[in-house]
Amino acid sequence: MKPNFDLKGKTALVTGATHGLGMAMAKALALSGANLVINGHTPSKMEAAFENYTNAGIRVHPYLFNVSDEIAVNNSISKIESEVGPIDILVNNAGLIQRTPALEMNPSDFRKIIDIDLVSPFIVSQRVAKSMISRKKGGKIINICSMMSELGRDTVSAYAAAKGGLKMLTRNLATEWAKYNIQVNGIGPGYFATDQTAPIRVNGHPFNDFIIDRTPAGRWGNPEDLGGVAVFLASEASNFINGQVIYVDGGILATIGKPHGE
Ligand code: GCO
Ligand code: CA
Repeated sequence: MKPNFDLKGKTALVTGATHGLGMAMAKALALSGANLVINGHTPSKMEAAFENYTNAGIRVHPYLFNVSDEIAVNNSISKIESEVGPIDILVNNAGLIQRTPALEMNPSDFRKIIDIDLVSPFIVSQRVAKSMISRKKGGKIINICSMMSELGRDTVSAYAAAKGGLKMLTRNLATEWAKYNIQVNGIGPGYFATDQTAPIRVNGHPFNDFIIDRTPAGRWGNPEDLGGVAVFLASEASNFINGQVIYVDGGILATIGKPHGE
C-alpha cells in the first residue's frame, strides 16, 4: 500500500511560525494540504509573516499569544478551535536562545529560557492533547529539539538544559498519550541558516568554519531541509512512531569529527 503523507483535512498549529525554521515547516505542512494556524507574539513580525505566506500562495490563520502563559494558551486554543477548527497537528517550535557563559548567566535569564523552551511545549501540548483525546481522532505533536538535546556547547547552558529536557518530555508524553493514538515525536535540527544563527554564521567567524568542518555534509542546513520530516511526522505515514527525535543535521551526530585542518 502507498504510504499516506497527505495532510488534507487536517488543521496544524505551528508555534513561533513568523520566521525561520517554524515558517519553513509551516509552509511544508500547508503545501501538503494542512489547514494552517500560525502563532507568534510580536504584532509587527506577524504582519510581515502574514504577507510572506500570502505571497507564497498559502492561506494562514494568525494568532498572537505568549506560549508560556497558560491562560493565554488556553484561551487562544479555544478560540482557534471555534474559529478555525480542532487541531490535529501541533508543532512546538517557538523557542529562545541566550549565549552567555554559565559563570555569568543570571538565574532569572536561565529560568526564562527554560520557561519558553521547555515549559511552553508542555503547556501547549497539554491543552491541545485534551481536545485530541475528547475527539477520539488521535493527533500528532512534534517538538522542535536541537543538537543541544544531545550535546553541550560553550555559552548555551540554559538552552541545552531545556532542549535535553524537551527530548525527555517528548518520550514521556509519547508514553502517556500513545493509547489515545497521539504520536509525540521530535525533530532535532542541526545547524541551520536562520536569524537565530546569524551572529555565529558570519563568514570568517571561527564558529562558521567550525560548523562547516564539523558537518559531514559540509554546509549549514537550509530551512527547507526540514520540510520532509515535518510532513512525515505530521502524517499517517508515521502512525507507529512514538517518542523518537529525528535529527536533521547533515551527519553531525553520526561522527566524532576530524582533526583540525583536514
Ligand atoms: C548554538 C545553538 C543554536 C543552534 C541549534 C543547534 O549552538 O548557539 O545551539 O544556535 O541553532 O539549536 O541545533
Ligand atoms: Ca577546514
